[in-house]
Amino acid sequence: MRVINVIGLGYIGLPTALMLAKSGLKVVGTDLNIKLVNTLSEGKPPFEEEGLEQLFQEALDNGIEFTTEYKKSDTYIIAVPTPYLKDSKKLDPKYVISAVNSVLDVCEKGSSLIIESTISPGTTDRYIRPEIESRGFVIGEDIHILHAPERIIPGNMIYELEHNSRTIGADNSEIGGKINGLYSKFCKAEIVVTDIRSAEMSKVVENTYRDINIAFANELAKICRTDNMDVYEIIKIANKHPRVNILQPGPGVGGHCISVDPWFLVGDYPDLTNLILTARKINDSMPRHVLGRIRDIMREHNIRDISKVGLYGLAYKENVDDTRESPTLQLLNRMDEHLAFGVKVFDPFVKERIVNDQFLNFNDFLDEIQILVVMVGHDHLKSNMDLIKDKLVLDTKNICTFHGSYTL
Ligand code: SAJ
Repeated sequence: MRVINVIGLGYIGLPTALMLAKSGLKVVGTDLNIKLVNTLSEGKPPFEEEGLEQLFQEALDNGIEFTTEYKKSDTYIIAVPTPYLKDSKKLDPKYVISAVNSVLDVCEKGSSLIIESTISPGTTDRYIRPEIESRGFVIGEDIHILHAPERIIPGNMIYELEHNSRTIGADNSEIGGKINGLYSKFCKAEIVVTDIRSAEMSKVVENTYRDINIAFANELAKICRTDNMDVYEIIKIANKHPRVNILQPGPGVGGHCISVDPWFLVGDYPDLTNLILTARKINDSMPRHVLGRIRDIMREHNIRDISKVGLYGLAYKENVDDTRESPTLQLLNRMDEHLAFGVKVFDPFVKERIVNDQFLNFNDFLDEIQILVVMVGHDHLKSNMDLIKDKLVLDTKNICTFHGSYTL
């Protein structure tokens, strides 16, 4: 391996490229976004993540480079986005296909092309192999194709890159073993080598499993609300059973993984995914449930002006700045549909204005509102509980330590 070319320098591609560089390999990171490439070349991480700055410096010291061009190489890792098509819910492989084609333009004979992007089961056979073959390449001779999905969680990515077990899907154990050797440079946990379809499927299954389990907690929250039972108390007690582990209800499921991947299965197996589809619907209904709870509180306190309501948190979960598919954005969309404009928003991690009526200063935000809706349980709020005591608080994350807040 002369150089590893990592394509797509987002939440997954960048930390992976940095890890490989840190472990002493020559790495070139490629992204179409020139602005991003310039930022990275100046040594600036584009998002906040525990340990990222130090890792970035170590990778720079080891000579990592960033460019908009694909490099002539024998090893490529593709980590571009894989969105789903709005109507059919099937995976849209357009970015992966485009990256694969750009790799084929420059790669050496016998190269390994590793797809890290999450892809639905069968994507490699349905789209990627035919694309490669249509260009006259013989898979297994001119080029090897692999799928190596990641499992890292925003907020703890660097640790998990090193410590989480991972999967490599390959056409044979020889090439699988070779790429196992590459990932073993930084991954200290078990690496399972399997076939490509099993690797595709297991990744999607993992996130679907979590979506279903969160949906169960959310459904319990709704049941408990109807009859005024304390869902948190009930979950706490039930979890004392040695074989029960119920997750926590919340204002919805965001992020670019758990709220997206189950749709791939629904899109491909519409007749077989009743449970998965129902779970998706339950989780997607939570912002509406929160809106209902806001209305309850407004009614109870005779507050008519929606602009007296403030949503705390724009990120999709605690202590990250990632707002993709966030429950707060889902809730704001829903409010717009109901012509309920003017609700205030604040998130200490989101430092640029991305929605209307967003505050960049916590105290200014608090000054404007009567009802505070905790959408995300950032540590920032946990350490500022005294500042919100005089508000009516709807705590969708169960983090409030004082008495009298409203829950889901
Ligand atoms: N959530 C709840 N209740 C819970 C747990 C989470 O409502 O009990 C919500 C969160 O608030 C958030 C969403 O679910 O909105 C997802 O957050 P998360 O922290 O559970 O997961 P992600 O999306 O950040 O990362 C997931 C992880 N997958 C699994 O845990 C199975 C991660 O390991 C994957 O690498 C990542 O998806 C991915 O890239 O696929």
